[in-house]
Amino acid sequence: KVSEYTLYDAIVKGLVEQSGIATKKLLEEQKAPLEVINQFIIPALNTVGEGFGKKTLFLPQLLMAADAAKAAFDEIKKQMQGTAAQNNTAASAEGNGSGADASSGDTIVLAVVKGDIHDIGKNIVKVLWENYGYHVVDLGKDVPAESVVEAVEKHHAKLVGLTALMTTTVAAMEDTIQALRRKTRTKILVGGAVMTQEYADTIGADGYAPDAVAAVDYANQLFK
Ligand code: B1M
Repeated sequence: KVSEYTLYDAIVKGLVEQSGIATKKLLEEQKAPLEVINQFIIPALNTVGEGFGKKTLFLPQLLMAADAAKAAFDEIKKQMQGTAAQNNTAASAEGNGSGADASSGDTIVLAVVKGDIHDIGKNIVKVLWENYGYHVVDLGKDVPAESVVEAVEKHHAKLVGLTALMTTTVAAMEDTIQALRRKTRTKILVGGAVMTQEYADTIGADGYAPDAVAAVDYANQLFK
């Protein structure tokens, strides 16, 4: 029966509808959105990724798992966007300066670098940043360095977030950082499964965040 699938299984098996239903159920049971992401969605994608790496799973299964993860995340997004609206109203009312002020909307440009289409992690970071009141200019995936520079200039963004998931696209991340350094004074935060603090230092980023919560911490420090 559809409802008997746990979220983890639904994603590993690439079952889109079941994934959405299982997520909804978990949220209704008061599981926090981030827990759902960290306890079910990411481990399931890691399992599928491992199988793909070992050639026990193939591209069609990877694609189906990604679709199932997207269905889960769509449910989470709905819930988080609702909470964001509440948080922002509360923050403005209190004027306590915690996180960003939704009305000032500090702007962050966010992109997955050229050649890379893995955008699930980037989308999680986006929702969380928005949840904290930041205005996120999301350039999407496979974004050329020039487009990132253009967006930073246009929006006078003090922070850019870049994601890369493949060893092959770290070079594009470095190119993007260099292009940004030539033309802007923005801070650059990098993340994505392939990234490490060491890599981030080597390619000249200002910061590295291993997960979306760390990305929020970085922005809060910068904009406080
Ligand atoms: Co592909 N893929 N994939 N893939 N995929 C990986 C990355 C891979 C490691 C799988 C493997 O071989 N084991 C491998 C890369 C190997 C390498 O590095 N050399 C790989 C490959 C090879 C490929 C293709 C080339 C396969 C092919 O076509 N033959 C192809 C690439 C196409 C391209 O990009 N040009 C491809 C395609 C795909 C799908 C389309 C099927 C799908 C992506 C769908 C989508 O994103 N819309 C997919 C998936 C799902 C994966 C795995 C299984 C899962 C990735 C993921 O979403 N993880 C992945 C294996 C793995 O990672 N275990 C794999 C969950 C996500 C939440 O994590 O993005 O790391 P992540 O985000 C985290 C943190 O990193 C951090 O916060 C997030 C939440 O905690 N974070 C940031 C992310 N961005 C941040 C930014 C920040 C701060 C923190 O500040 C700005």
